[in-house]
Amino acid sequence: MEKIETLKKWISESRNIVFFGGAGVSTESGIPDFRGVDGLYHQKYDFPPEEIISRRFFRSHPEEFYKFYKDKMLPLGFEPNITHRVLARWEEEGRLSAVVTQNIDGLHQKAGSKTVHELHGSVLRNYCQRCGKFHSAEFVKESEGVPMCECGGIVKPDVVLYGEGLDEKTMYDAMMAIYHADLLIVAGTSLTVYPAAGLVRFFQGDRLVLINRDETPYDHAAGLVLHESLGKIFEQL
Ligand code: CNA
Repeated sequence: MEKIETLKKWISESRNIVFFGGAGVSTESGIPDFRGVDGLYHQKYDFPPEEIISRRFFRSHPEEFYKFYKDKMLPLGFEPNITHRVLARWEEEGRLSAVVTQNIDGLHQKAGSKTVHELHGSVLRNYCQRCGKFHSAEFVKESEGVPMCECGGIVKPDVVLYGEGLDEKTMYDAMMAIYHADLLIVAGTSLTVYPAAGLVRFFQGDRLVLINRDETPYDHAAGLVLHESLGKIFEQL
């Protein structure tokens, strides 16, 4: 059977799909990934991106952090693509129980998905480090230099920087969703960022699908591997 036919069959037989995705899910909305061919890690900056988006750098060089962050990591004005939309439809139809995402762009919710475990947080939430006040992504984008709260505190995006831990409840909820899934679709992720990538190991079922342009370290473990663009696959589903 052709791979796409097998995928369609598995989806139609499933009542508890979990989708686990990464930056590759949003590239077709126009947001670059990190490690793909056009990704941020292949471009040149004064400091390597891994260093800029670390907790240490945020504290020591907030100006430079925010210059990069506002330019490259604050994806405002982008729209969900076919993959986000199909996933939202499956949830509404009762066949998908959760989306687990490493993305920080909020596009799954914008497409209508309700149960989204955002492992690395969201650019849409920003909090003053001193008084805890919420600030919108627009506030951050439009602020001059480092966004400051009225109280004088520095505003920090609710995204997990290198050197920071993941939110325990989000991680637990993601783990449980994957553990109970009857079909796990892992897509648009290089599966190289831990601990997120390790979540795949909690899957107990025998229907693991991997859809990614490039090879991943988990290809060998999947029952179905498609090295294709997500849009091309999801427009058939
Ligand atoms: P990554 O390491 O950049 O890997 C992305 C993977 O997606 C690569 O292996 C690509 O081959 C693949 N890919 C890219 N486009 C497509 C496509 N259209 N169809 C199929 N495959 C595609 O990204 P990960 O998510 O694995 O790494 C985790 C980081 C990236 C997380 O911390 C994210 O927060 C971070 N990130 C998020 C966004 C976003 O929110 N949209 C954007 C860039 C980076």
